[in-house]
This record gives sequence, structure tokens and C-alpha cells, in this order.
Amino acid sequence: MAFIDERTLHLKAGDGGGGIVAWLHEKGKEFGGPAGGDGGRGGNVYLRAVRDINKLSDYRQRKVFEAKRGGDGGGKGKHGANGADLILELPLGSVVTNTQSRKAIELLEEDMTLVLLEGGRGGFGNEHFKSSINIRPTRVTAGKQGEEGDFHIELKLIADAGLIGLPNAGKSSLLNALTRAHARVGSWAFTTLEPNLGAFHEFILADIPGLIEEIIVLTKADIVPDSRKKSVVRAFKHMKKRLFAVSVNLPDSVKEFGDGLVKLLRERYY
Ligand SMILES: Nc1nc2c(ncn2[C@@H]2O[C@H](COP(=O)(O)OP(=O)(O)OP(=O)(O)O)[C@@H](O)[C@H]2O)c(=O)[nH]1
Ligand SMILES: [Mg+2]
Repeated sequence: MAFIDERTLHLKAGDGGGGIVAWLHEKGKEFGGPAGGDGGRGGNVYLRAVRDINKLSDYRQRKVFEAKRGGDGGGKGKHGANGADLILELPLGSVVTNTQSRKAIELLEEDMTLVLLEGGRGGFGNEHFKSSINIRPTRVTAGKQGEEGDFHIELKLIADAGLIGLPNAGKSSLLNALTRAHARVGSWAFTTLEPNLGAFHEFILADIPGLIEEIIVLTKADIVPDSRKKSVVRAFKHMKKRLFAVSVNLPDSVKEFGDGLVKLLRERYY
């Protein structure tokens, strides 16, 4: 399954429930007073950071996620139930940007939970409007709408260290050996076409295609049309450390080759 490191979702908090018109029905009393309860609050949308780099793939099939609407008020002044909150779990390191306001939130700490969108307040039932001059009010209000918006989610801090190097250097083999990843290994160049990730104890390691030159050029360029290249560049950019994988089978002196690679990267990238 392809690794997913960005997603755009439409998120909506729950609308408030409506207030209702109801009257007290008491034995022996012909006209009971107003007793329509208020609506419940709509559910909020929360974001929570979890240590699961594959979490965005949970949101692959759907684009719209909503918290629940608050319940309508009931008779006898009963308050409607509050709508259930929606807790959207996202990988640690996600940056969530409101596509309209461009306001961005970074999820940098594990288990960090914050309110993204607030549910609407419930409406008032007719009981709310009773007063000495209006003892039989029929007025109610509808619940307020929950907040909503489109959010672009991008996974930034994807790797504590990343393996980079020429094609066929053995990067994917090393990742598989160090972690429980099942990256594809092949005796030909460009076996890996998309970033692979694995956890080595508490460190997240990344393995990317052997495309050093291209990655450097693309990283410098602002416009990267191909989404696959984009995710490789992103993975490359957000590695906290870069580990150069060099095949010892190379005819050249390994040291010379490694030094050349570092020099090239320094010149081009830093
Ligand atoms: N002899 C030997 N071969 C290895 C070693 N590690 C990997 N290989 C072989 O080298 C080839 C390339 O391995 P990969 O892990 O796919 O290399 P890669 O750097 O991920 O390659 P790309 O994804 O194409 O960039 C495969 O045929 C592996 O079986 C090693 O330590 N010793
Ligand atoms: Mg590979």
C-alpha cells in the first residue's frame, strides 16, 4: 500500500439541536405552562497526535468527516443530548492548514489534543421564553451551525533519519533489516519509487528512491508537478538526519565515493 503523507479533508463540527415547543400536561390542570427543552450542543472536532506514521491512510476512502448533531430538546424542559465529538487522530508531525484562512496548526507532541472546530450551541425551547407577560410562548430557536472547513494535512516530521544514496545501494534492505518494514528489494535500480518508513526502537527511519540528483534539483525548485516526486522531496526535506548508504561492491574507493556524495549535497542543497 502506498504511503500517504498528505490529504485534504472537509471537517465539520455538529450543529446544535433545536429547541422545541411543548406544554406541561398535569392532571387536573387544563393549561400547563411551556415546557419545551433546549437543544443539545453539537459535537466538537478535535485533533490528536498519535505515533503512527501510517495514520493518514485511514482517511484515504473518505473526504468528509463530521461530529454529531446535538439532540433536540424534549418535553418537561428536557435538555437535548450533546452531539458526540469527533476526534481525528493524525500522525505526530502533521501540519493542518485551513485552506481558506491559511491558518496552520502543527501537531508536535504525542497525544496533544486540541479543538479544531466548535460545535453549534443548542437552540432554546419555548420554556426559555416564558415571562410574566408571556406565559404561553410558542417561540423556539434552531441550534447554531457547527463550524466547518477544508483542511490540508501534511506530514512533515516523518523521519528521525533517512537513508539516501544511489540506486541499488541496499537502502531498502537495510531498512528491512533494522525495522519491521517490508520494503521491496530488487537487484535493479529504482526498485523503490515511494518513501518507505520503519520504526527502529523509538526512531523513525525512512528509505527513499535512489534519486539523489533529482531530489536535490527538485528540492530547490518550487514547482513539483508529479505527486510521487513531491512526496520523495518532502521525505528528503524533513529527515532530521541523512544517512548515506554506499554499496561496498562499488569498484571505486568507498571513502572517495562517500566524500564526493557529501560534497555534492553540501554544494547543491545547503
Ligand atoms: N551482497 C550484498 N547485497 C546486498 C546487500 N544489501 C542489499 N543487497 C542487494 O542489493 C540489491 C539492491 O538492494 P535494495 O535494498 O533494493 O537497494 P536500494 O538502495 O533500496 O535500491 P533502490 O530502491 O533501487 O534505490 C538487491 O539485490 C539486494 O539483495 C548486502 O549487504 N550485501
Ligand atoms: Mg530501495
